[in-house]
Amino acid sequence: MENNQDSNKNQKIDIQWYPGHMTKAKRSMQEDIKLIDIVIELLDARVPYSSKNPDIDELARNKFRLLVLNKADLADEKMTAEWESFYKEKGYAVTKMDSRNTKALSSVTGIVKEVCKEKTERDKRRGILNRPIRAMIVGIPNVGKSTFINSYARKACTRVGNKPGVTKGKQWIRISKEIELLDTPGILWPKFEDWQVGVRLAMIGSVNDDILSKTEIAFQMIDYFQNNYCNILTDRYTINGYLTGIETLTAIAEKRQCRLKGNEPDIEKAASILLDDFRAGRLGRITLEKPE
Ligand SMILES: Nc1nc2c(ncn2[C@@H]2O[C@H](COP(=O)(O)OP(=O)(O)O)[C@@H](O)[C@H]2O)c(=O)[nH]1
Ligand SMILES: [Mg+2]
Repeated sequence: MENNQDSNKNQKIDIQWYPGHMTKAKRSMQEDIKLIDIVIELLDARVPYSSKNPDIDELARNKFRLLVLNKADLADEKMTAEWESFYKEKGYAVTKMDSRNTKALSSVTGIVKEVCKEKTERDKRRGILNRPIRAMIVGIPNVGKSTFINSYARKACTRVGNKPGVTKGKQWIRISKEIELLDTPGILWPKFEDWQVGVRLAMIGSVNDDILSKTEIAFQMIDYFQNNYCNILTDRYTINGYLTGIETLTAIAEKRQCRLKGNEPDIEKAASILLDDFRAGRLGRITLEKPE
């Protein structure tokens, strides 16, 4: 990739993350974080590096932390295990999750209580009994925050109104006697200044497709598959051997009979098919980045 091309792409990706927007999100997060004991950060298990917010360590310092590798049902299980160890070695509590699975969410309470054990013990020493652990969900757009909150709250679902004086205007969900969840998740922004991160987020559909062309995203994806999941394209589209990006898209267009006027293969349509298949999990369980 040429340098000037890279810087062009950088600018394109920056467009959707207005600094004003970010500043506002950061400020409201700073306020909300004061109210809570534990920050539960959702990452996309297919891109556990690119979906992690770079500023949250600073914003959430002095808070208990839990990383959730969400959408683990779409990610490569072996890679998810590697990412779990990677983040555990860095000192985080980590769990993987399919947030659409309400049952799976029942493990969260136990994990949160374990992570916050120190707080409960400290409270006890000070004679404070039954003060619930307060949790907040944070993560980049589309990572599954609302789904997580809905699944987690479904069982308990006592929505606690405003608490006068302390948490004016905030809605809390009482999960149990021991845990309350802030009803509004914190929206974080990704490491948008890194072109590679932008590409990976585009692959999972987190960055608007208008920002990068589908064909460009598809080329990057094909390149990654050929080096890391060499059977995927063969299995899905019966493409054999090592083809370049354009050759692969041409082959997909031909197999799926996507043609433009004049019988030319419709490359953009082929790119769309590939991206849609990946995002829907039809290519199998795939992780797009490795630890380090
Ligand atoms: N396969 C899968 N899809 C999920 C999971 N969690 C959320 N989703 C889907 O991801 C999309 C975005 O979820 P949403 O909760 O709106 O994300 P938010 O923007 O972070 O609130 C929705 O289509 C969800 O159904 C998960 O664990 N696995
Ligand atoms: Mg949401």
